[in-house]
Amino acid sequence: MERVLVTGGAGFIGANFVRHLVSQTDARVTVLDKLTYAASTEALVGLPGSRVRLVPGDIAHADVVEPLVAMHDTVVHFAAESHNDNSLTQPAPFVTTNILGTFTLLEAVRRTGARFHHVSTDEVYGDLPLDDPARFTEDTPYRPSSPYSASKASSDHLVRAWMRSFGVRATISNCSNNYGPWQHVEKFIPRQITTLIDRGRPRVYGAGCHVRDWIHVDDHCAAILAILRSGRIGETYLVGADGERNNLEVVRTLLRLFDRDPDDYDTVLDRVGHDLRYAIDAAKIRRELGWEPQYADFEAGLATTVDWYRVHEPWWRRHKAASEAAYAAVGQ
Ligand code: NAD
Ligand code: TDX
Repeated sequence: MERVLVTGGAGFIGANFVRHLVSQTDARVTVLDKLTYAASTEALVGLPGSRVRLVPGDIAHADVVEPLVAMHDTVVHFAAESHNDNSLTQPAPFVTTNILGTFTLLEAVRRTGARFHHVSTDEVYGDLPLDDPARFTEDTPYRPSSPYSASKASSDHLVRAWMRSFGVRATISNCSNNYGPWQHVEKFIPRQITTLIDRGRPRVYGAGCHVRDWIHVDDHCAAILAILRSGRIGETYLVGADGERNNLEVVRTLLRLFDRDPDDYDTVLDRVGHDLRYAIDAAKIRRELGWEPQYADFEAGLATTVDWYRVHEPWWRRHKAASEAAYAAVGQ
């Protein structure tokens, strides 16, 4: 792992991962990123220019991908269209980037033999009932619900097919909902934090009973590095930190952190096809790789994240109005 190509390294998790990789290894890193609305080159500012370079480009373009992959021994693949709500209004880029983009990368690593790590989501497994202790494991059947999760499921299948059919050396991780620095204001937690900074009222879809299994982005990044270092080729690892909370609980925790009344929120139109509950059993990565989440206290992690958004207001401010206008247009 001397020369690492990180796709989507200017996005939320990718940029946090590049920072983690630079601090924990001697690797030289190339970020390949299309710099969509979701990218933040600011998130890479301050990293040593001798070790990190940014190449703007599209993972679905073979003429960009092939020569770059040939220069690297490892590819860590984050690049994606990542937001469920956008996939419901405009699904086309989800198919192009998440499916064709992954295909293009796989064809390149097939030729060069580079090690490939595919970053995926627990949403490929569909949802779980609310009143059931069951959690996802690596053996749970695929049952994606949204255009986003179906496109990620497709990409996972392509990775497995390229491993089995062509001997591509790959691993896959499926992680639960991340929170932390540099997450776009369209996502649930940053949307509510930035609305509260603006003294507005959080917006909860439907009854707010939907459950997500929250993990701090630093814990996710450490899990990916552990897989790169000692994961078994061909294996899938589920990543989660036992952080199940329903959306109303998260909003009420935020309201408390802002000294606001617990009922100071609005319910808005529910998401179409809204997955009820995600929950990860991360026993395999804990047992095999010794990975443990460091952010055991979700409320403390949330408080740190609130502080981060207060300090980084100039960064998120420029996206906030457009993001809220897009939500307003669909009644959310
Ligand atoms: P993000 O939307 O914040 O960032 C995605 C990045 O990919 C952006 O920088 C964007 O410019 C880039 N990109 C998009 N299309 C591209 C293309 N065609 N070519 C090159 N670059 C392109 O996403 P994120 O939340 O950081 O998610 C990163 C990965 O992690 C995704 O694959 C996502 O499915 C997965 N994931 C996310 C979460 C989560 O909670 N956010 C949880 C599990 C898995
Ligand atoms: O304003 C809101 N109000 C609300 O109640 C928003 C934006 C969301 N929600 C709800 C919908 C979900 O139940 O909050 C929950 C979390 O929503 P998102 O942040 O949009 O995340 P989710 O759809 O769960 O998907 C996320 O986790 C899995 C990431 O966006 C995906 O990239 C990842 O794969």
